[in-house]
Amino acid sequence: MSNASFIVVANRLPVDSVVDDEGNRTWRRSPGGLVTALEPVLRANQGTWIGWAGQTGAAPEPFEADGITLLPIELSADEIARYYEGFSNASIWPLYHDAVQPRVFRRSWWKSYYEVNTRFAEVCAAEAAPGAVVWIQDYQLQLVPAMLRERRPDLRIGFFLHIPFPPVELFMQLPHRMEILKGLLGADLVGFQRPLAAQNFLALTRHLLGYRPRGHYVTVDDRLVRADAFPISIDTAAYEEVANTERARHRAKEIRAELGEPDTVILGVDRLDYTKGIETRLKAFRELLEDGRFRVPKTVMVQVATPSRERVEQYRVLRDKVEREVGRINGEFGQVGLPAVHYLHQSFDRYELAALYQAADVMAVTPIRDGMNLVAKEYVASQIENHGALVLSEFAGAAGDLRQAFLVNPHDLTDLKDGFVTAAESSPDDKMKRMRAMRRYLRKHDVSRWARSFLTALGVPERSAAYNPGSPPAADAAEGT
Ligand code: ADQ
Repeated sequence: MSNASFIVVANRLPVDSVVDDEGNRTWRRSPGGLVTALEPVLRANQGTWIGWAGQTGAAPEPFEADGITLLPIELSADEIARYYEGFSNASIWPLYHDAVQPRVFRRSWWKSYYEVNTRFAEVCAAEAAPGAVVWIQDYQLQLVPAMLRERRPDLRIGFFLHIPFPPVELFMQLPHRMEILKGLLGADLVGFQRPLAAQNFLALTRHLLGYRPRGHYVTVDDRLVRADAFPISIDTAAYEEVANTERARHRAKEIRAELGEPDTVILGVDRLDYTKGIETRLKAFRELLEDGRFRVPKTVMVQVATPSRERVEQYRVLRDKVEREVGRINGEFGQVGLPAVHYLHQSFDRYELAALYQAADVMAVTPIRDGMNLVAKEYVASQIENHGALVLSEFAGAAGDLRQAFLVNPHDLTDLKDGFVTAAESSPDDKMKRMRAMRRYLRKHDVSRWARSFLTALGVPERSAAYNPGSPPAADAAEGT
């Protein structure tokens, strides 16, 4: 009999497995805002995190890491191919991001998605204490809220979608759209990054199910479901702290020296994903060099593209395209020892990232569509000297929070190019004013405030340590987000 009164359910556990010299497996916690934000709540409530541990085949036994119980879910190689790479990342991901790439649907993928969601729901139903609070994360697990409610109507269920939620006409393309919508409506609270996504969701309940949403609420079988925006953020203080270390500051200077002390360093840091607009960004940079508005080596670009989803066909194609474009720009505009674009297909630790952020004069965050985009926020938090400029896509959720950024429309190449030039040429005074305002905002709106406001709206009292699973939820106590 289990007694977890607070449970997080996510596709992945926040750990990576490490095998030591003697061949023993241990676990290292993978860094991430989500786990940092939820740690106090998990600890105070004998919390459990349910998710996949990262290896196919039999799941390891439940274990503890830094005071949190981790409950691994078993996934086979076939399920990873169908549930994760297939339905989650080749069907839902492109569709929810405005179909910027054609989505692929296969019936066998759906079957696997359904089965894996059922497994998560069953494990969670067995683990939860009476009246427990369960917080389900993201697009891989959209069926879990209803599956869980069916098994455990006593639970308080929250769901948060980290990616955009599409408008009605796009969502309608999705096979099994009804099951997915009903799956989400199993939650008491459905959270999104932006208000428009919550509106899309509520409009869909009217369109597809004939419900009558009122304000942020819709009634489902005599139960009130709330849909609202909770923009995610970062652990701002932690980013400032790393940026302030001697190690990061020294490395930032070193990076600028290694780049040949240019006047302007333009930086991109993204998962290598077609939603992030890397190709268009490179094209804009190439045209600026062609037009003579930027010149190498006075202006150089650094593009960090983290390896991502490399088994999905669309991602392999993207990598080829990006690398061809980098080669083309360097072939035309580079000199011996002085490339125009420094391209790094690697992951970095937080000191190297903080150093890159500090070394950059212009940060290019230009996704075609993005739920939030934490890189934009990390850059701002790391700008301890307030001297950089953020060029930010209007189509990133972050544009709703970082209002003093140089906002651009990445679908409009002229606007994108002008945005880069304006940002690069803006006065130190202008940059400083903008950066200060954004840093102030992020200090207040950090990831723990995000978690708190979601959980308060779900009915978990402000002081989570005092949370009593049996008590009724506070009525609509969330902050206006
Ligand atoms: P992602 O699409 O993964 O997240 P993002 O929010 O930018 O996008 O987060 C990427 C993270 O990876 C950042 O924390 C960044 O520091 C890190 N990272 C990137 N490149 C790296 C590298 N080379 N080495 C090490 N770390 C690297 C999804 C949604 C987003 C939403 C988040 C959180 O798509 O819109 O903001 O979830 O909700």
